[in-house]
Amino acid sequence: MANYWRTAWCRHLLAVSMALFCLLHNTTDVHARPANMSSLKDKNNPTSKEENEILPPDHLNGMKLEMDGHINKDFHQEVFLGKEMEEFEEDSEPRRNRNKLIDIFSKVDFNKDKSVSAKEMQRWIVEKTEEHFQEAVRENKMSFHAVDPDGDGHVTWDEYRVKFLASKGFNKKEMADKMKNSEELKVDEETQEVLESLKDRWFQADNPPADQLLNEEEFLSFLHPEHSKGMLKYMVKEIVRDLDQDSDKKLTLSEFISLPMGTVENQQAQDIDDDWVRERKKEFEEVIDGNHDGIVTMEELQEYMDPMNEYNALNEAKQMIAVADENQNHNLELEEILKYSEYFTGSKLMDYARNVHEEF
Ligand SMILES: [Ca+2]
Ligand SMILES: [Ca+2]
Ligand SMILES: [Ca+2]
Ligand SMILES: [Ca+2]
Repeated sequence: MANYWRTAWCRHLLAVSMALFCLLHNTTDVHARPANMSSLKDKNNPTSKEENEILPPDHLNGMKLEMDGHINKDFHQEVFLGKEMEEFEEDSEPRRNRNKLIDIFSKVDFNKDKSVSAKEMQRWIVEKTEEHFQEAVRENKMSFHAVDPDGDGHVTWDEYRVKFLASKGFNKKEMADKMKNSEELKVDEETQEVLESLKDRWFQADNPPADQLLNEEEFLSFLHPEHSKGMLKYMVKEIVRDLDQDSDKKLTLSEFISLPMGTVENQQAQDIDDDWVRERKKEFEEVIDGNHDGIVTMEELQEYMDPMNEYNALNEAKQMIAVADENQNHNLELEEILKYSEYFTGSKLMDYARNVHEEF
């Protein structure tokens, strides 16, 4: 979460050191992957179950950018696998992965001509994005239940605030009493910053009439801004605010690539990844900047972020096909998708041959 409140000078410093690094180093360390906040959090700092349920997630499946403005590295896998994503992660048996991928291919190939066109892939992406939406609605039911135990269908900001502070280890009753008496809460600076950001978001999610109470639907857009146009706009605003160094509410390429790679703890992880900068530049120039004038406006960023935009889905479909289209026919055949299994599913099939070999 601390990443939200990077200061401008820190970004500037990083931009400068990034440029210096690029000048000094021609080789790229392929292991120095940009640190994705959410994945770091999962590995190094597992949050409590309760906190996970009630806090807006850093990472949203099927969204092009993370909440902190980083490119979602797994986007194409998320829109290709839909809710089956985790199965591929957990399933380490290449033979089963292969069969599953063959099964997916036959479903994407809607007209059964043994070839996946951009239109077919687009249709599939829209369907899988919808799956992530339904998943979020399902999860939100549980989260809402956790913040609304009396089940009256409404949660006040104070009720939520108490739950959040309790999940951070503060005494629940003490906090509730202080709120009741309008006393100062006296929490640490970081918690205070998170609270303020949550509060802004809470009021954004509160549809008119503004009563500071969220119902289940409003709570869904509080946790998942992709479910409401208004919240999507708010998320875009937040991202631009964090990146926009000259405060003109627009992003230049240099503003877009000056984002630090993530919250990192050791020096090694801070190593600058050339690939990361290149990819970010490419995304900015070719996709986000819709009219290619070198400036990304809020509208352009919102268009790009909208997971239900069919034009984006077609673009994504074409990109995915281009990656694996070895025979250059602008379609994907089964062999191509199997060969590029790691790109589509995150798991390699190359090991399949070796494993079979080892068995005998
Ligand atoms: Ca087809
Ligand atoms: Ca700017
Ligand atoms: Ca533009
Ligand atoms: Ca092909």
